[in-house]
Order: sequence, then structure tokens, then C-alpha cells
Amino acid sequence: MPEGTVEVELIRGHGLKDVETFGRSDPYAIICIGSEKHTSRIIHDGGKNPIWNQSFLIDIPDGPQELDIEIFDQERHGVDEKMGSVSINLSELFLLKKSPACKYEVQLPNGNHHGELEIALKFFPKVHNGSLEVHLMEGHGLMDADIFGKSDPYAIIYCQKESQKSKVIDGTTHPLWNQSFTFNVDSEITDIFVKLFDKDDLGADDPLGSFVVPLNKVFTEGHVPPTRYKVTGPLGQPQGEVSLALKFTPWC
Ligand SMILES: [Ca+2]
Ligand SMILES: [Ca+2]
Ligand SMILES: [Ca+2]
Repeated sequence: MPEGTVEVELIRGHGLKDVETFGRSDPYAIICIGSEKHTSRIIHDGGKNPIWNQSFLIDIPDGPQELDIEIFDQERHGVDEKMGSVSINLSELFLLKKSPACKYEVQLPNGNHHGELEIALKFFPKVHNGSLEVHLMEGHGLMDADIFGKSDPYAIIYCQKESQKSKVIDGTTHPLWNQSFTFNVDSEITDIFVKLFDKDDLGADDPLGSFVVPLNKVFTEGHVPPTRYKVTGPLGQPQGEVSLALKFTPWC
């Protein structure tokens, strides 16, 4: 899942379970994504239909995709009592970037549902600025697409709208490129795409397959040691592997 900031707008509760013995509950919410935790204000005597209208900005690293909201009744004496919880899977938000206000069913500690929370969500993917170095090392067991002799493989590396082409290694399914490419990155990019071809003198070059290289690790750690990526053909069939290493240097 992408790195970025999630905006959680906690609007209000509808028909929550009032757990107060005398008077009305004093609801507040604890909002969690991964290890990030935020607490809302307490709506004193808010009862079943508390109105928060409160927004939270939560920075998330690559990884967590679940938003958990727990609602409690604040107590002057003793332990706050749980009024229920809502869990929202964020994978759709990461794709659409925005989820308008809607009601989510509240689950009670006993597993039953009681009431709803109205929540709106936004996602702001992290923009990466820097220089990405792709070190294309070698291919292993690539497809043979020549009738006489073996393939003459080369790679085209796509980074956003830019692409760069490697040299052609003649007559082998285990090409040793050992070549570096530098791309300037200035966007919400999450991966690069590599296409392989067999260079032919007559007619169009034959496609040998392609693979995707996720960039999350290089963005967090600065480099990724030589790693093998599985090459797949147009129908998803395995077509050998390519090893490459990555380095990312952010602009200050
Ligand atoms: Ca209370
Ligand atoms: Ca060929
Ligand atoms: Ca060829």
C-alpha cells in the first residue's frame, strides 16, 4: 500500500448504544491506522447521536490498510466503557483517493451491530522527489525467440512518462547487461515497468515479456540490493528472471 496521508473526517454518530446508567453517554473516538493513534474530543452528554465534525490527518508508512475507530463513553470515575467499533479497509481509498461521507455500521464488543458512524475519507499519496538509479544486471533463462541462434535481448525501462533502453546482448538467453540508468522522479510514482525484447535484423523485434518493480522499499530504505524479478509473457506465463538493483537519492 502506498505511503501518504489519510484525512479522517469523523462527522457524527447515529443511534449508538447508550451505555450510561444515569444520564447520557459522553462519547469519544480513538482512531488508529497501524501504529498511528489519534483521540477525538469528548462530546459530553452526546448520547446516541454525538456530533464531532472533527478531522484528523494521519501520516502512514507503506503497509497498513485498515482504519480502526473505537468509541468509548468517558467516565469521571472508573474505566471508560466501550460503545463499539468500526473497521474500514482502505484499499479502495488508496485507489480512488476520496470517499465521500457515508455511514459505517458500528460493531459492539459482543459482535452485534448497533448504530452507525458517519465518516468521510481522503488520501494524499506521498510525492517522491529525487534521483532513481536502476542497475540492470542480468537475465536468467529468458525466452528464445530466434530461429537461428539465440535471442538478442535488450530492455526498455519505463519510469513515469520517461523510458530508457539498454544495450543489446547478442545471442544469449542469459544476457549480462551490467548497465545503470538514472531517472528523475517527481511524483506519486509507486513502481517502474520493464519490457524485454529480442533484437531482430529483419522485421519487428520479438517481445520477451515484462515485469513490474515496486519502489516502496527503495523509497524507505534508499537502496535495494540485487533482486531477481520474474518475467512474464503476454498471457502471464513465466519467461525467466531479471536481476536488478535500485538506489534512490532524494533532493533536499
Ligand atoms: Ca459517561
Ligand atoms: Ca527473433
Ligand atoms: Ca534476434
